[in-house]
Amino acid sequence: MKISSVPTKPIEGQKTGTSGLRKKVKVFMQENYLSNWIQALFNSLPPEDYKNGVLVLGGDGRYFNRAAAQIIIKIAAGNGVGKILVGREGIMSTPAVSAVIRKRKANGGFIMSASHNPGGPEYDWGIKFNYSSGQPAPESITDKIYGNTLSISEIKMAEIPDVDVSRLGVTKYGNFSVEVIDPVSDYLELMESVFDFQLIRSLLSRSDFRFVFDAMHAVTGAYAKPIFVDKLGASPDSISNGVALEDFGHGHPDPNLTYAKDLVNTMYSENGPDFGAASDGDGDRNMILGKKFFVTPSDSVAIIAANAQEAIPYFRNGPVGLARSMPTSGALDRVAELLGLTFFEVPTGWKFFGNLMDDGKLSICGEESFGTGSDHIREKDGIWAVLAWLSIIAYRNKDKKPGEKLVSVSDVVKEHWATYGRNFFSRYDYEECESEGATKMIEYLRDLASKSKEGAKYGDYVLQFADDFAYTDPVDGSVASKQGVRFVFTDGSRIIFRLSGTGSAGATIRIYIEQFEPDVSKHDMDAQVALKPLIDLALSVSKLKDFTAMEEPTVIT
Ligand code: VG1
Ligand code: CO
Repeated sequence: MKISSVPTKPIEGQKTGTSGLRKKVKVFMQENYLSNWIQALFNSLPPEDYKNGVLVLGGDGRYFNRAAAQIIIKIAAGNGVGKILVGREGIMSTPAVSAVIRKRKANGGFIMSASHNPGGPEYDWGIKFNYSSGQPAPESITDKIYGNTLSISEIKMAEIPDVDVSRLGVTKYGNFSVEVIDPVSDYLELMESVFDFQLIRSLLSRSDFRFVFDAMHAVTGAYAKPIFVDKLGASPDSISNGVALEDFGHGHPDPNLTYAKDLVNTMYSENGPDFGAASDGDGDRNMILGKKFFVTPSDSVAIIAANAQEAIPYFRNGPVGLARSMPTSGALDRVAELLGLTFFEVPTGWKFFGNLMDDGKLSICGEESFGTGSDHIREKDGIWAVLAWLSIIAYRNKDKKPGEKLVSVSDVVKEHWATYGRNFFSRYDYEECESEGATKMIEYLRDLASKSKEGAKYGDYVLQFADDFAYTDPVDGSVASKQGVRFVFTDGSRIIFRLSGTGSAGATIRIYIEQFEPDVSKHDMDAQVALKPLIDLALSVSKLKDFTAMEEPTVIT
C-alpha cells in the first residue's frame, strides 16, 4: 500500500464544540478541510492508540457522508491504522458506534453526523471522535486536535481505491483492511441483554395498546423495523419516516415539540396512540409522549431511574449512581435522595458522564435536551430510552386482562410527581442570534452573578447563590469552567443561561427555567403557566431583548 504525503495549510475555526466539529456542508467540502481535522486527530493521539489498531466508522446517512467516509478511511490507513469497521452504506447510529467500539474492543471510532442539525447541501455536517470505552473524546484530546489544526502541514493518505461500503465483508489492502459490518446486529444483541424483550413484546402485541415511532427520516430508520417490528411485534405501520434520507426529508431531525410536530399532532389527536416516541439525526436523542401527554426529558430520566430495578433486567441489582447535566431539572436528584444513591451534576454534553461510568460510579444519567442513557454504552441512547419506557409500561400492565384499563404514560408520570414532587421545567432557545449581542449578554450575566449577594431580592425570589458553573471531574481532576451562568433561589427555583456549542451559524442562547412544586393539587398546571413569573424574571434579569433584539424564542420545550 503506497502512502502519499499531501501538503496542506492550517484552516481557521476547527475547534470542536459540545459534541464534535459542526459546520455547514460547504465549509467541510473546502479542499483539505475534513482531511486537516482527521490528520490533526491522528497527530494528537498517542501512536499506541491507533497504530495497527481497530477504529469504527459510522454515520447518520446525511449528505456528504459517503465522500467523507472514503477520506477518513484513506487517512486512517495512511496513518497506520490496522482495520476499519464501517457500517453498511456508512450507516451507524451514535449509540451503536459506542456499542460496537466496546463489544469489539476497538481503539475508538468516528461518527459522521451533525446530530439534530438539518442535512443536505445547504445545511450541516459534523464529525465526532469517540475513545476506546465508547465515550466522546475528552476535552484534553479535542483541545490537542484544535492545536494541531493550527500548525498542520502534511496529510498522510493511503493510495487505495474507494471502498465499496454497500456489501458486508472484509477487503484487504496490504496491512490495512476494511470490514463492512451490519449496523444493527451488535446493537440489537446489546439491547436484548439489557431489556426483557418478552415483556415488551407482550405489551406491543396487545390490541388495546398502540405504539408509534417517528424516525424523522434519520438513522433510527435503520434500527426501528428490525427492533420494534421484527423483534418486538409492533405493527409495520407504527414506524413513520423510517427511511434515512440524505436531507432528512427537508426536516430538522430533532425530536422536540417544535420539530417533531407531526408526531405531536398524532399523539394529541382524538383516539390517538397510547405511546409515541421519536429520535434525532444520529439516534442518541429521544422524545417520549403518552396519549395527549408530553414527558419532559428531565422527568423521563428520573422516572426511568426510579423504575429501573423492577422493570429492566440490566438493573436488577439496582443502579449504583445517578447523574444529570447542570441545566437539567432536579427531578433526578430527588430520586437519588430517596433511593440513597450517589449523585453527580456535570456540565452539558455527554463526555462528562463517561469517566464516572468507567469508574463504576454511575448507572443512569440524562440531559434536559432529550438525552437519556446508562452505562451499557458511553453515549446517550434514543432507542434504549424508548425500550426503557416500554419496559416500565409493560411491567405495570403485565397482569392486565384484555379490556382492563391499562396504566398509561401519564399515570406513571403523575404517580411519580405525587411521590417525589414536580419540578416544573422549560427551556427557551433563541437560535441564530447575532454572536456579538449574545456573547455580550452572557458576559453581562457572568459579571452580574459574580457581584450578586446571597439574600438579594429578585422580584418575589430570594437569591441563594449565583455563579458560572465549573466542574472538577472526580475521577481525573480535570476542570471545566464557564459552563453556564446560574441564579439559584432559596426555594430551589433556578434560571440558567448558556450559549449552545453545537450550532453552525450565529449564536444560540438557551435559557433554562425550573421551579419545584411539592403540592399535588398544583401538579396538573401547564408548565408555561406555572413558570411564567420565573420566565419573565429571566428575561428582565438578562436584558435579552436589549442585547439581541429577539422578541420571541425560536423553540420552547
Ligand atoms: C446540545 C444540548 C446538549 C447535548 C448536545 C449534543 O448542546 O444542549 O445537552 O449534549 O447538544 O447532543 P448545546 O451546546 O447546543 O446546548 V447531540 O444529539 O447533538 O449529539
Ligand atoms: Co444526536
